[in-house]
Amino acid sequence: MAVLPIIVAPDPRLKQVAKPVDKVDAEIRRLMDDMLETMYKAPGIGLAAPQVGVLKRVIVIDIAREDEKPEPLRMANPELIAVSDEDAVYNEGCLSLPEHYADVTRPAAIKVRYLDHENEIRELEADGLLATCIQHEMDHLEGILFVDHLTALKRNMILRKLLKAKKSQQPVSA
Ligand code: K1U
Ligand code: ZN
Repeated sequence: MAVLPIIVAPDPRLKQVAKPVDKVDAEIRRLMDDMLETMYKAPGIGLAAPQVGVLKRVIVIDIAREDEKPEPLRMANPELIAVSDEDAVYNEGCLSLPEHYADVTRPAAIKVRYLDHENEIRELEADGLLATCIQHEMDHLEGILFVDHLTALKRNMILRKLLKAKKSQQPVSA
């Protein structure tokens, strides 16, 4: 398994729509395992393939706390098949928007259909943090970041700060 570099915004690769996976084969399983290792190392509770520069509809999630048994979820081609009328607000973070957090409103409960790591079709009902995290990762597959749910003023403030940080990290050319 390998730890992959995570793309930080602003970056055009985070704004693209990811392509469906034909089949969960050994290559996709390897990608899922590399993504889990990358997510645990960060640390984070979710990761989408576009965040590591792979434009495929693959996400991984584990919301178990450090003192709990790991419960990794590997999903390809996830689709929402039901969402609640009730909404929930969560103060979200993102490994591609480091050190920035904001309240995002999403459906409180969902039902998702996906292909698991053995290419089996599965359905999962989720609420609470798991529902939030699945929706956040599925947004990445559409090129949507949590800042896209905020006002333009808040979004641009965060993106400008990240751009400034990126520029200050770049070596000055001779
Ligand atoms: O970048 C990502 O997509 C991962 C992101 C997932 C997420 C967090 C919060 C709400 C929705 C989706 C993160 O994991 S940010 C880091 C984080 O939340 C965390 C890190 C360590 C322990 C617990 C949480
Ligand atoms: Zn994210």
